[in-house]
Amino acid sequence: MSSELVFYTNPMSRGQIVRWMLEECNADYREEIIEYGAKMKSADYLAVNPMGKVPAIKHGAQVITECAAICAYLADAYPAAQLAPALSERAEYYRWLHFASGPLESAITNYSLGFIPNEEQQRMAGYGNYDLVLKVLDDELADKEFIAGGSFSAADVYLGSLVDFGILFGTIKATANFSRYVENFRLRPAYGTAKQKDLALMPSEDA
Ligand SMILES: N[C@@H](CCC(=O)N[C@@H](CS)C(=O)NCC(=O)O)C(=O)O
Repeated sequence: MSSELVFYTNPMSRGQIVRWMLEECNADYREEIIEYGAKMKSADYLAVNPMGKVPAIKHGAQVITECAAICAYLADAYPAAQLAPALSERAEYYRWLHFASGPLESAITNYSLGFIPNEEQQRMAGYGNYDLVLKVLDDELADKEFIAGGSFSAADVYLGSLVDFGILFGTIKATANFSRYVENFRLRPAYGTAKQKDLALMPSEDA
């Protein structure tokens, strides 16, 4: 694809997920760092993402927000990277990508905020409860190196990032399955490049 790709991010954000995906795709992109606060809520940036949140990308005339959607979009936009299974084999890919961006994200966020739904609320909450979501995912990964289709995909970039952040911030217990799942990804060159680029953009502690 020849259209310009603009990546709106902040190094201390979920933008790290998209940066990893961009590096996996070997994409040529221009980044715009969006500071938290006024810049992120400015009219210019709200025209890109009316949520006033990062990350977002603009590819030619197309704007995509939401990390999981961006990962899926990039996998299709850069087919040479082979980060999406063949169309006929996408069941697991869609299933777990959306499981991660829906139930898993909600479960981790509510857990971090200290909100524990009661039994009645669990029937309404798409994720049920935190323990259930984590158990289902842990069981699924018991005999899998990758979440879908037997090879590394955009679903692993997104899900792997949530598990990686979760272990790092203590919102996901580092079970044997979760640890093994992310340890392999941390060795990927694109993961390393992406983390280095974001680290270099972070304010130094003595600044
Ligand atoms: N559902 C969005 C979440 C985006 C999000 O919440 N980003 C945070 C940073 S990790 C943000 O921009 N917060 C700033 C704000 O809301 O003012 C996604 O997956 O991309």
